Amino acid sequence: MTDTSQALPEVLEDPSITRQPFELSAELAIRVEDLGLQANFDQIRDEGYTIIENIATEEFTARLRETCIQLAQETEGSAKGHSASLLLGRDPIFEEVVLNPKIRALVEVMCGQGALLSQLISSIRPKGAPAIPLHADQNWTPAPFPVHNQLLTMCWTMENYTFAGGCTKVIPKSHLHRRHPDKQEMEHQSGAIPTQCSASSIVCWDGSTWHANYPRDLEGDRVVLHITFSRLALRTVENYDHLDESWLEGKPKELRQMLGREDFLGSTTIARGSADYTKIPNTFAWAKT
Ligand SMILES: O=C(O)CCC(=O)C(=O)O
Ligand SMILES: [Fe+2]
Repeated sequence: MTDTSQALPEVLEDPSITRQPFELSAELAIRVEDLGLQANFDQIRDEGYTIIENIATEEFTARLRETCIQLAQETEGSAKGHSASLLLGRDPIFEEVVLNPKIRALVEVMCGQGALLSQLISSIRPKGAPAIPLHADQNWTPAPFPVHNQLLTMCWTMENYTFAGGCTKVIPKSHLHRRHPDKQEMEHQSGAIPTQCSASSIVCWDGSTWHANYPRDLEGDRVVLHITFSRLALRTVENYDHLDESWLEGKPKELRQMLGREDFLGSTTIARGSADYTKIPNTFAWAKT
C-alpha cells in the first residue's frame, strides 16, 4: 500500500526562484479562476482589501455564530462572553472554516505556500462597543513593509455588516504607503470607508492596510470570526518550548526574552480569550527597532 502521508505539497516550487506578489503558479491560477476570485485579487492588489460574499450557506454561518457564542462562555474574566480564542480543535466546525477552498486560495496568494494559522479568534460586540484604533495588522513588522505581504486577516461576518452595526472600516490604497499610520493619521482616518456587506461574507485586507471599525449603535451582538494567517518565515529553527517556567526560574530576563516569553506572540490562552495584551506595547516597540 502506498504511504500518502508524505504526499504534500502536491506542487513543488523551484526553491531558487522567488515568486513576486500576485504572480501565481499555473495550478493556483486555475484554482483562483475556478473559484471566481480573480476580481477579488485585483481589488486586494489595487485597493488593499476585498469582500467575498456567500462564503458558506446561511445554515453554516448560523451554526458557526452559535458555536462562537457558546465558546465565549468558556472564556474567564473580563473577556467572558466577548471573545473566544485558540479555536482550532475546540469544535470541528473550525476545521471546515480554515479548509474552506476560497480561504485556502486567499491565504496562498497573500501569504504563500506553507502559511501558518496565526490566530483564530471570535469577537462579540454588543451595542455601545467602542471603535478600535486605526492600525495595520503587520504590527510586528518594521516599516518600510516588504513587498511581499506578511499577514492576512479575514473577518467572517455573521450578521449584516453595516456602518451603524459597527463594521470594519478600511482606508483603500493605504497599503501602498508600506508603513504604519502615524498619530495624526490614526486620529483623522481620512479616506476611511465602511466594509458594508451581508452576513456570511469574508472581509479581508492586506497586512499593510490601515483599518479600524465603527462603534456599534444597534441592538444585539456583532459576532465576527477573525482568521489570520502569516508567512512561514521568521519562525525559529529550534523549538525551546520544553524549557518551562521552572527551568527559567531565577535566570536573567534576557533568557526569557530570547525564548519569546516576554512578547505577546504565542501568549494566547483559552481562559484569557486572547493574547496577553499587556505584552503588546513592548512587542510592537521592539519589532520596530
Ligand atoms: O473587528 C473589526 O472590525 C476589525 C478587527 C481587526 O482589526 C482585525 O481583525 O484585524
Ligand atoms: Fe486589525
